[in-house]
Amino acid sequence: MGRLLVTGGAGFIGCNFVRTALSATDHRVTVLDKMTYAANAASLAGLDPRRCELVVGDITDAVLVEGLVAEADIVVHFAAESHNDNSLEDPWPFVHTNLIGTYTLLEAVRKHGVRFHHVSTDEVFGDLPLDDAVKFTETTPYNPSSPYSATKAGSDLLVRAWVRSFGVEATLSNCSNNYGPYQHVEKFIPRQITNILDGVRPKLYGEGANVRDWIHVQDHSRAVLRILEAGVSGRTYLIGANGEQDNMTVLRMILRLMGQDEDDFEQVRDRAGHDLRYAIDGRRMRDELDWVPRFTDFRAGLKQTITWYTENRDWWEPVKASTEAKYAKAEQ
Ligand code: NAD
Ligand code: TDX
Repeated sequence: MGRLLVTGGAGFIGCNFVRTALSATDHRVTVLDKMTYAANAASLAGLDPRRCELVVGDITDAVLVEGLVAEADIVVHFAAESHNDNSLEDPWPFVHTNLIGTYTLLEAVRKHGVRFHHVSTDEVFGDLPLDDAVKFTETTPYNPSSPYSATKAGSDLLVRAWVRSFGVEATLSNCSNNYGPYQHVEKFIPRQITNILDGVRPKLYGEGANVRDWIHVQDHSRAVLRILEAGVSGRTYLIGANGEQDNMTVLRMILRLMGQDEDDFEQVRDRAGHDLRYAIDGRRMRDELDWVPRFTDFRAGLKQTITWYTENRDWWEPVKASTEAKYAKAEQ
């Protein structure tokens, strides 16, 4: 049995990972989370307090981080500012948390000889053309577009440098777009589901031709666990589930699944610098780590996600109005 320190464990992917880790392993988990607007304590409700504790604190707090890292066997680093639209409004929290925070954790694992896993995104590679089947691989050059993806790219490079220069034992993963329960309503899929539940028309950026490669968050969580078990230090793993869909198709699927007219949405101003297409070549996870996704039917996963938001209004309703107010202000 090991002791996992999970940063950002009260956020979307972190809390799903904690739930998966507690049910699939004997590990004990300490969550370190600043409880920003993106976190929700209710996402960790009902977990066994003997196996999971929440420490509220900042990953840039070197003293706090060092104390927690010294007690851990493995650090799994999810904490980040994660929303592209926010990074266009105010990049500073992204630079601070994603870069300084990752640096602070790396210094602590270096000092205490603790294994590190860094959770990152396919957005570090920039975007791909719409009219070509090419996909990202582990050797695709970094070419990030937004302040968010630039800071994630920078954090990946810090991890690689700490492996090479200081012998830190670390793995990295770059995953595609996640969907599923506990995702903040600022993100595309939950924003549209909860808009429809509130009787508001969904909002599509531009023409909706941009393609995202969707993976269910539980598949991502299982993939990270698999890397902790069998990943090779210094190596990068791309995690994807062959889930490419353009935004218009996803939105129409949501509308139909929720019994609405598939044309009942609004086209709004496009995101600045909007990446066209992401697509993951996930062969390394399959060939080297024998991992395959379980959610292979996107429509079924989406249906289950719609049911979750319908049945868990208490979880998202308190932050819905402030999220939409933030969007309305940005559109002015
Ligand atoms: P999220 O925004 O839902 O959660 C982030 C969590 O980090 C929140 O609980 C927040 O309180 C915490 N946090 C932020 N700043 C912190 C700080 N300074 N100290 C401590 N905690 C802090 O994000 P998510 O969607 O769950 O993403 C988690 C990770 O996965 C991120 O590193 C992100 O880059 C990566 N990722 C996300 C996706 C996706 O589709 N959402 C895809 C690939 C990779
Ligand atoms: O209201 C919307 N309408 C819309 O058309 C929103 C919020 C988004 N979109 C579009 C923009 C994107 O093409 O939907 C797509 C998905 O948008 P987001 O949910 O904001 O995700 P994205 O920008 O693709 O980034 C996500 O995946 C990679 C996560 O937020 C990142 O943390 C992760 O690294």
